[in-house]
Amino acid sequence: MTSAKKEFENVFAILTEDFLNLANSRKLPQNALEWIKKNIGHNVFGGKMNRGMSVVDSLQILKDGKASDEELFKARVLGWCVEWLQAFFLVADDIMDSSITRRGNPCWYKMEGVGTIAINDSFILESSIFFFLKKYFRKEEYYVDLLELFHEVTLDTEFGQLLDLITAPENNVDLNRFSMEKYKCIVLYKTAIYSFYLPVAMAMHMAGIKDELAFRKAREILLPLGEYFQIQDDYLDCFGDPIVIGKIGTDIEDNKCSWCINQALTMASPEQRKLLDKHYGKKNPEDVSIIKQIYKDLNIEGVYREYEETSYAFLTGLISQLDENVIKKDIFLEYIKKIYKRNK
Ligand code: GPP
Ligand code: MG
Ligand code: MG
Ligand code: MG
Repeated sequence: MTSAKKEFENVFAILTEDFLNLANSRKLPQNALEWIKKNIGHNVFGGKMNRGMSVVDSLQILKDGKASDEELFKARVLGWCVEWLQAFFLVADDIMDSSITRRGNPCWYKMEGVGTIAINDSFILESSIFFFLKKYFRKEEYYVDLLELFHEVTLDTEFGQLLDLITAPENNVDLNRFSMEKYKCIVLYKTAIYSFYLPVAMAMHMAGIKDELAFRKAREILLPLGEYFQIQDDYLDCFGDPIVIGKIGTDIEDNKCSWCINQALTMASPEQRKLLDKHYGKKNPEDVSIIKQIYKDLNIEGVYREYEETSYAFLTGLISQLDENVIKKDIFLEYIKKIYKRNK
């Protein structure tokens, strides 16, 4: 592990302690404190930390590598706020998607004695963010910008989750409902904004950037980058190694408007289309195997490899057109380097 990642990890312990002290100051009993500690440990820690580290990396680039120790600490706190937000989403998402594993462990709601308490645990994770922001940023002139950003981005992600869910109703499979256009709208809201725009926008606020154009330009690159990231997620859901990605895919069973099915729909013969209609969105492993066989016959993996190259070229092209005086290209190059050809 790089020392930057280690330094980032160290701040997790500080924030966990802060939050437990808050709960303790409210006189919560010992078993509640232990529950909260387990919730945080199981759900916030142990991810790839890409989103969180992006705040730190982006700030360093914006400050030409000269961020002070205090600024770096604050960027790490904000990075963990993104990780806490992600944990809030994932705990809830895994219930809604009937998922089984996450980060190589059972999903939180699947843990012994947790069940629907996980819903409230996800709320606690969300509320923690506002406690951290108040504790560490109350006196900063950009405090309100951070608050607004978290509230707006959370709402957008919830809109995205709504679109994702109503496009994939249980026991009502209708592949005519899907299209690449709908797909792009879902992933913009459910993934791209919180995973890509949020970390960079926070670093920009910390660096004192006020220029609206800079935020707009950052968005213009980060949102397509987020789309590319979710397409990778959808590909890995079906073709990734569960041991490596730490989760068992459920998109086919869940009737999801995934990139894979949308690709298959554009290429399927009338016979293949009939099979897709018949077997998609069913929990039965035999139905899933039939869908996977059609994906194989249509060479969805090959289509994905090609997509990945085209998308990489498109995104690096967009970045190269940026005006360095508005926003630094390195922020985005750093990002794309991290996710290009990822297998987890
Ligand atoms: C990723 O979708 C999107 C989210 C985790 C956002 C959830 C938003 C909420 C408001 C709960 P996904 O289901 O494809 O992710 P994964 O494959 O990791 O389960
Ligand atoms: Mg999910
Ligand atoms: Mg989901
Ligand atoms: Mg997924």
